[in-house]
Amino acid sequence: MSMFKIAGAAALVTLVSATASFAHIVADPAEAKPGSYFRTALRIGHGCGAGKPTTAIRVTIPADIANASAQPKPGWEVKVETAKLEKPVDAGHGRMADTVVSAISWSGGSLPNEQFDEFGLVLKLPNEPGKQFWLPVVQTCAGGEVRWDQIPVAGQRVERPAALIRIADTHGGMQMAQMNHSQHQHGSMPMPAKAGDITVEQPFARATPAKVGGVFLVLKNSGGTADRLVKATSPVAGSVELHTHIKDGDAMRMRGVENVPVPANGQTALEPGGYHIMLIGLKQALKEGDSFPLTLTFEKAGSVTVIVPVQKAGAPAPAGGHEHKH
Ligand SMILES: [Cu+2]
Repeated sequence: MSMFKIAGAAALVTLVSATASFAHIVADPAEAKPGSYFRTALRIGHGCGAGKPTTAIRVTIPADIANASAQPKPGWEVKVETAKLEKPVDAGHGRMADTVVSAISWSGGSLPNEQFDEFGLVLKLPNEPGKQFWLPVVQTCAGGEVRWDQIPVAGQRVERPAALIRIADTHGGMQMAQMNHSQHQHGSMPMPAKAGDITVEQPFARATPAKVGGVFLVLKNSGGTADRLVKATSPVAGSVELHTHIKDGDAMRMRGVENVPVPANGQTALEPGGYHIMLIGLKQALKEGDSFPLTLTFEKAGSVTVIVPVQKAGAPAPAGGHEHKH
């Protein structure tokens, strides 16, 4: 420890904080872009002691987070609580809301004391660079509960901190969360989105001023059983359809499909000119640099929510310069 004495008290405090926080309930990732739909997960490091598995998690959503949704979790029941606001807030996509999600809980499962798990969330964050949010979490176990609701004041260490989310400063600078070294995220690498054996990679949508838009991504199946994408939903669109392109003489035409197959130990690319996800009745134009949540449901693997970044119109263009027409 002499090395840390030389480095000074500040370094020692950081070390203690980082070690202790490993067991805390944290949001991972913890650093978000201003105004984004932020996908994160509450990581539960342990139960309430030997032989006391976690049976429920309830997170309180601060009032200035305009919208929140929970990722479904097999074996756990999701409950969303709402609250009525005195003053409407911007809920994104030009919509004002006077009812907001006030709490989300997962219950009915059993997470053994010595195991960890993650509970996924998407939060619509305000456009306030540098702002921090503390999400109080109540962890219920067989035979008791632990309230992770303490908010550290500068430089102090607390026993049971709430989960911290910090909105990055402008210019995309991802700065280290002040209190919690273990939450430091390098860059803005998206969390790999997984449902069972299916991994969703490289999602993107193309910018469009129209009421319809296409979403493209790659579905990888690491399992020995074939699966199928059967449904997609997104809060930005009135409805979402699964489409493919078929060649009709010289023309390419779009056609709705019931599902998109993903072979065992293989992958299916949804790409311009082939399978794609169609957003119908967009509530707002898709602008380059925006992002939005999209929930995919698979026949076997269940559901997963991915954050889809919007890229510039027409790129990468499909062969033959085909454009969507509806
Ligand atoms: Cu289409």
